[in-house]
Amino acid sequence: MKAHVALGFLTGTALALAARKNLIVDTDLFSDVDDVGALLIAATSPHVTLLAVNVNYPSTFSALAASAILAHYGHCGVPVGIRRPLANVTFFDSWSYELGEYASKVAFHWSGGSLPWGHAEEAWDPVALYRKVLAEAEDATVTIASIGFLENLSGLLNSTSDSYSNLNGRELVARKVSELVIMGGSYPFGREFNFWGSNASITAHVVSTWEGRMVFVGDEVGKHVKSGGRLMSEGPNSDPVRMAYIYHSYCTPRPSWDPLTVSYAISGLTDLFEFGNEYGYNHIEIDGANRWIWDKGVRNQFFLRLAVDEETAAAELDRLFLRGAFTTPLLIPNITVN
Ligand SMILES: *[C@@H]1O[C@H](CO)[C@@H](O)[C@H](O)[C@H]1NC(C)=O
Ligand SMILES: *[C@@H]1O[C@H](CO)[C@@H](O)[C@H](O)[C@H]1NC(C)=O
Ligand SMILES: *[C@@H]1O[C@H](CO)[C@@H](O)[C@H](O)[C@H]1NC(C)=O
Ligand SMILES: *[C@@H]1O[C@H](CO)[C@@H](O)[C@H](O)[C@H]1NC(C)=O
Ligand SMILES: CC(=O)N[C@H]1CO[C@H](CO)[C@@H](O)[C@@H]1O
Repeated sequence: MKAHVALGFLTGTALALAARKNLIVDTDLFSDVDDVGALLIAATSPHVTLLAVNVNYPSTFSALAASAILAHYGHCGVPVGIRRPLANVTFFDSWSYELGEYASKVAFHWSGGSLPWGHAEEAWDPVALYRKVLAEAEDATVTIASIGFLENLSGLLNSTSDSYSNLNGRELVARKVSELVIMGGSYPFGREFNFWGSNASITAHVVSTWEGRMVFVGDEVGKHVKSGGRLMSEGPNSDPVRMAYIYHSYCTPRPSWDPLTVSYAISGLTDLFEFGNEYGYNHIEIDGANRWIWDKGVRNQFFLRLAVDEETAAAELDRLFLRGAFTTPLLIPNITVN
């Protein structure tokens, strides 16, 4: 009898785990707060096994805040990598003089996880972390959500065999990654910050070298989807992402580029999205502008469109934020069977 119960439980667990998606998030958590909204969704989704978080902005507080947020949602063991050299820099809004800084505050007040306050230097090298986690994953099971700059992914593509894998970066990606979802650019053409804001030639390197499936989420998809309002007004006081939104936007809902990108990375098109193309590929110009090339011979690249109005998309994100923030205590066991 006992054995049957145990077996039933294990089978249920195995099924729940099989249904989960292996996800790596590569974030520029620093200047805008939608990165931590995205992290909330990734860390609390019952459909995700979060393998790693890489940070592509080199502030110590970015790494510490990522670790603090992961720990709050019960993921003390999820490794965090960050691009070097690190500096103790904080965001200052010299663009519109209206947004606040949140990374250092969240890092200090919610200190925890693998990188508690003062321990940013212990973060992984992002390329080494990518290689370790990809080498350990089953073939063709990893989704990467890139919600910032592309330096770490460029470094991954350029990497050579090491103690984690005999494969070089491109071979490792081809073997392990099922989909790369990139927030960046504008579709079918335009010029957007994630592509030019750090280094346009690095962006061009990743987009032109990546051989697998790539899905792009342009500026226009998230710009007018304003989320975070309900999290700020109805969310639990103890939630670090709720406070990040308050520190950053003083209770005004924010555009939702990154949470929408992570939602697609986790759940696919669902009712929220549709593809804007059937074929073609993304071309990056020298100044970081991008342009869709309508080539019928290329069928592995797509750009997203919203399939619902902006209010509906925002309401869905607000629902995911609140669900994640309120179910946190249930995540305390390392494995949850939903
Ligand atoms: C996960 O399990 C380990 C080993 O049983 C335990 O030490 C750790 O505290 C658990 N993590 C959480 C978040 O409960
Ligand atoms: C950041 O500040 C802390 C505390 O003053 C210091 O220990 C650390 O070395 C600094 N880190 C960097 C990268 O400057
Ligand atoms: C990777 O190699 C490409 C091509 O040689 C180069 O343009 C790019 O800057 C390299 N990436 C990094 C992160 O050094
Ligand atoms: C962009 O990256 C390339 C290759 O790593 C480097 O040569 C170049 O100096 C970088 N440009 C900027 C503006 O940092
Ligand atoms: C620009 C930048 O810092 N890119 C880094 C991404 O990660 C690799 C490996 O850590 C570094 O070599 C790159 O310099």
